[in-house]
Amino acid sequence: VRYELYYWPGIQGRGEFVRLAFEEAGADYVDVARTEGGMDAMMRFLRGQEEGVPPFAPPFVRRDDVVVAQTAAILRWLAPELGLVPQDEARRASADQLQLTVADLAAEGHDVHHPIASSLYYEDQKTEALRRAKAFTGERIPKFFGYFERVLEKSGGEYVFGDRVSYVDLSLFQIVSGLAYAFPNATARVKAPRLRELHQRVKERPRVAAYLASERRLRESTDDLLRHYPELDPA
Ligand SMILES: N[C@@H](CCC(=O)N[C@@H](CS)C(=O)NCC(=O)O)C(=O)O
Repeated sequence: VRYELYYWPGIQGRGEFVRLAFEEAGADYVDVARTEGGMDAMMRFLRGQEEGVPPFAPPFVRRDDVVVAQTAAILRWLAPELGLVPQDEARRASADQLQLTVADLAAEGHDVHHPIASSLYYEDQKTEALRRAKAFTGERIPKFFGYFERVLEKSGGEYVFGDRVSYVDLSLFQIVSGLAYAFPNATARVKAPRLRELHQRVKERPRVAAYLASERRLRESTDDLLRHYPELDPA
């Protein structure tokens, strides 16, 4: 196995951005924490019991003796060898910029259901979550989607960087899917035709489609990074 992905088993979460890159590239990878003894292996890295700089949190990836955490840093590192980013420095830097913007949106989406602390139950921060959801769905989703729409408009091609798919396109697919699950009403209200077309185009790519239909693709749930609570997404 060439790549080891370490991520919480049972959820898509931030690990999914990395899984999608591996799947689209047809890479040889193992989702370690979903294998027997894999959680212990992951915890050893998090406790600093393995060589190198310990990750603060999953996801992280090991290839040979290199271990890298932080979703955007993982993708920046691996995308050239996976063939998922253009060659030139300018577009590689732009890909990183866009991936970090997706990460900001994912973090804000998470903070809707846990606005006070991840260590508290949702039920114990529901009042704040309701306020946060209103701002997130009314202001932030439209602002981020509007931004990605402009990026796609300027691209002029089928994908962010023209006619070849990149990891940014896969991540946009994932964030749109996650938000459409968590906030179906709010997401449907946002006009973003190019982003929706991109979502569909990525979904239909043969390797992505095969992955989505497989048992490797975990179902969305209220344990995930983005969660559907109907009260946070009124019609
Ligand atoms: N900025 C990091 C965030 C990593 C992160 O927050 N991971 C979550 C799971 S999705 C976690 O386990 N966090 C533990 C913590 O923050 O204490 C990334 O984009 O990878």
